[in-house]
Amino acid sequence: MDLFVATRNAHKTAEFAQILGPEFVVRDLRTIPEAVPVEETGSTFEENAILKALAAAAIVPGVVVADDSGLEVDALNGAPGVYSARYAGSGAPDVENVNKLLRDLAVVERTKPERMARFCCALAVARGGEVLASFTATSEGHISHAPAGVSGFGYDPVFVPQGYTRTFAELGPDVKNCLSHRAKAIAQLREYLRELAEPL
Ligand code: ITT
Repeated sequence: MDLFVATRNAHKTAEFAQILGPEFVVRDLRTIPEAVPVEETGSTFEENAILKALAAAAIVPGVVVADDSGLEVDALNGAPGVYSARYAGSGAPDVENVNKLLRDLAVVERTKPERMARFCCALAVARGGEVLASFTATSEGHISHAPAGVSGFGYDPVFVPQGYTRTFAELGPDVKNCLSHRAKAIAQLREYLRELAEPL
């Protein structure tokens, strides 16, 4: 089955491909350079996923899926949230976003020492001008005091999933892609795509 994922983030695409397995051929927006980036103006991950899915579905035939995701940190009142990709400024590299997160947690540490956090993933499915479905999932954990590990992307070097003592970046893709927010949302997506493909 072909699946078009409306993302320019190669790490997300690689995770989709690994999670979905060889049954799926995954393509993304990097194959359509003329596609205009979408302004992510939504206040929730789901709203932004829908914006991205509809924009891509307007130029790509068939079913498209968009992923909007990010990190919510309790001691920072849910930040960086929908601003996860641009926490240290528009276009900031992952390392700067991670460093800002650690600095901001250090500032509130005396009054808010707990470091609980969760990754959130919203997926939206669209075709033509229509939103067909959306799914959300989270992965609970905490933020480490220093980055560790080289695998993955974004905040993976500082996110320790519940039940583990090492970060997603140390645990590697085989562990992350079994228990992540994205893996849980894609499990719902896979079920939905199976039903969509079934003849009535
Ligand atoms: P697209 O909009 O093109 O899909 P993006 O990277 O800008 O790519 P988002 O707007 O959804 O995507 O922002 C997601 C950010 O949240 C991402 O850049 C990371 O900083 C963080 N993030 C999301 N999922 C993550 C994961 O599995 N591991 C680490 N960080 C993650």
